Amino acid sequence: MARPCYKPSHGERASKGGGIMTASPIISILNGPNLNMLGSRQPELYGHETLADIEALCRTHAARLGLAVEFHQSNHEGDLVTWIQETRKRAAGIVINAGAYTHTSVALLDALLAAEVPAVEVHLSNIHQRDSFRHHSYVAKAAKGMICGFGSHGYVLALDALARLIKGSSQT
Ligand code: CA2
Repeated sequence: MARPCYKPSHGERASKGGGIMTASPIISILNGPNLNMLGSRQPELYGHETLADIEALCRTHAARLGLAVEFHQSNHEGDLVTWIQETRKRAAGIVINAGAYTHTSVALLDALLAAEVPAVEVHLSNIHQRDSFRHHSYVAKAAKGMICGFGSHGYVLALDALARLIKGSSQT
């Protein structure tokens, strides 16, 4: 018997028998240049936690929200662009701390505008209390919102915001 056509959405996949299995929606958490240095220098700006600590925090909190996490860091703009492009295929949302590329990268903005999933921008520091060149964000033009100044807790707040957005968009 012909089965009605059903395209699994984010967080769903077809089982062998053709039924739909519910998996946790994936959130892609992207970190830009120099964030691999966290915990080693400038704790007054960025705190004492390492990026591995932040990854663990995100994984624990995402699990509480019923989300799965892919966590990446690169010092190269093109890697971040590629990861954003890949989210279209398999992720339900993006958390992005683009580091210094926040203030320079039209390439990241274009990738985010094409991503078709909600993105939340995060910064550990309050960029508006810092140098004027940090006050402008290209990422902000494509993001649902920005969280800055709360240190690593900003990633937790971004996951909360995305969980709410995703839940809202799946309700008919
Ligand atoms: O506050 C943030 O999260 C930033 O995205 C961090 C970027 C900065 O360029 C942005 O304006 C705001 C810099 C990350 C550098 O991180 C380091 C950590 C330890 C030691 C050196 C750099």
